[in-house]
Amino acid sequence: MKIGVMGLSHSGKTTVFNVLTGLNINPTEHMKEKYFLGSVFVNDKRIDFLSKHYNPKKTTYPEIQFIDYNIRSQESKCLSPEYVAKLRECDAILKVIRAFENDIYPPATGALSPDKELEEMDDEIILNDILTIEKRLEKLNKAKHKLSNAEKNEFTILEKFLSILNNGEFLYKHEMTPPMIIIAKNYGLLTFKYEIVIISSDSVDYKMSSELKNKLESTKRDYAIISALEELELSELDEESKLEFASEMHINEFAKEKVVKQFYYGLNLITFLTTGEDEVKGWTIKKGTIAQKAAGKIHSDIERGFIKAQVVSFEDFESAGSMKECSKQHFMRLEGKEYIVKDGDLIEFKFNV
Ligand SMILES: Nc1nc2c(ncn2[C@@H]2O[C@H](COP(=O)(O)OP(=O)(O)O)[C@@H](O)[C@H]2O)c(=O)[nH]1
Ligand SMILES: [Mg+2]
Repeated sequence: MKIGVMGLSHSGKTTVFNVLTGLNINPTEHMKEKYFLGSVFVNDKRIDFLSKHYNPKKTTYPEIQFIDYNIRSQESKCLSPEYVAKLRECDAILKVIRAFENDIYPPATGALSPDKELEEMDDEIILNDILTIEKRLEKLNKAKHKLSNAEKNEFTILEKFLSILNNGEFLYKHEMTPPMIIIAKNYGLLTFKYEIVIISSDSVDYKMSSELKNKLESTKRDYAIISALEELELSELDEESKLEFASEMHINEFAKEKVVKQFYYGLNLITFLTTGEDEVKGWTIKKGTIAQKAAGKIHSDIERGFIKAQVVSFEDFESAGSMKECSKQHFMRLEGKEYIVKDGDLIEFKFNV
């Protein structure tokens, strides 16, 4: 799972990125760096439990990777071609908009205006997709009389996309048929990627202007107000003082938990688990993934040579206390390729290569 951080210069991207990943990148010390990469490991009590039970050599929590593009201050536009190419590889987007005053680093839009920033970024990614689609349509149009059936279908789908985008709407907000999904993914269309808007402010009590509120509501956006500098200060404290001060700052949930939860929800993600003496590991998949595809997450050989999935739900394992006991109590199921994996399934894949 890879998430691209996007925003105008000085909108607070790197600060938010630091808060989420626990890194401590000072952009002024890394002027030559084009990207910063960081990971968030998703806390999961079930993995804690399994790790205690198996005492494995390694415990691996699901990982979400964040990419922060190191935009330079003279580039006010957020989308250079290079950046777009990077964003296309991402599964989702974290859009950071600035809602804090800071005289040393003035906002890219001149005066502080979170709703304008959001609008500017929305327009930019919509325009980017429009240009990508128009270029392809032009090419298809030139060969109009010798298009294959697949190309004809693609043409129709791209025209549909174009009409959605020309309406100023995002593709990810629209129902899509499987062929549409394939095409949107093939071209890495940016508005097809799920996104969360982060309103980066000095305090979580930030009062949004009615313009910003309307914009978020009318476009049905998922958003969170984050006070990144405050959270960075909190991260220096011991656990007890951290909670105490967080409560004073009205931070009832840390940015990392908030953002991870929102991405899981928005992207329809669930976790399945694999266990053993070597490793206990959580794997992230989309809700609705069939067992054979889930196997492919671990290794393409397991997907190809898939025979059966031996499945126990975490709750059953927890109550039975061991795999042996699960088997005795008939909690263990053998499922086929088409089995739809559930959140918290403990799976052992049987395969043949
Ligand atoms: N006052 C204030 N300053 C902030 C906040 N978040 C970031 N900054 C400062 O604004 C400047 C730009 O932030 P940065 O994260 O580098 O923005 P980027 O260009 O979007 O990556 C830095 O000096 C940050 O310390 C905030 O919530 N409040
Ligand atoms: Mg930055």
